[in-house]
Amino acid sequence: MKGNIAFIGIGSNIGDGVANCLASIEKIKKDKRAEILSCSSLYRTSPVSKIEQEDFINCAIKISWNDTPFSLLSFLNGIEREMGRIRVIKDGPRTIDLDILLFGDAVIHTPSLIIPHPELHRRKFALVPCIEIDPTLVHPVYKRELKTFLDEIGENQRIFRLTDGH
Ligand code: PH2
Ligand code: MG
Ligand code: MG
Repeated sequence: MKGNIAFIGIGSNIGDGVANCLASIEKIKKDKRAEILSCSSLYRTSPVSKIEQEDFINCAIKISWNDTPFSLLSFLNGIEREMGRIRVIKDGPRTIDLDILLFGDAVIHTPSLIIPHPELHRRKFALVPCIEIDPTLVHPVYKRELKTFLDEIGENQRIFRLTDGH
């Protein structure tokens, strides 16, 4: 089966955010269904949340996934659990958050999974790492290049690039 191209958004703001993001990428690498095609830089980003909390470390990866989007979701949820994430508050602090941002051109609306990620086009911390990996990406719902959404996001979302992609 030919792999599907997926973009995964990674975030952490509890503990060592850089180490947590990198550890989650190592766990994804270990699965036979996943091939990592590219990793963005790591970014320090201001929290997009009503809750006061620490800055996040965010990045995105591009993978080829040899299975369905639903199996990718349960695989990523398993890694979140392994890494000690406890779901408490919506948009609150987390050890690791692994979100499917894009799955090829798929548009999926189910109670457990929405693709593209419904907040992707409103969040600099998700858009910027994806655009770094592929500046030509187009949003499958809005049919606009992802980079065109950046101009519509207010200056209060701060994002600072830490390291180069690897
Ligand atoms: N994740 C959220 C809510 N707010 N803010 C930043 N900067 N980075 C995140 O990863 C993030 C967030 C919900 O998943
Ligand atoms: Mg999230
Ligand atoms: Mg999530």
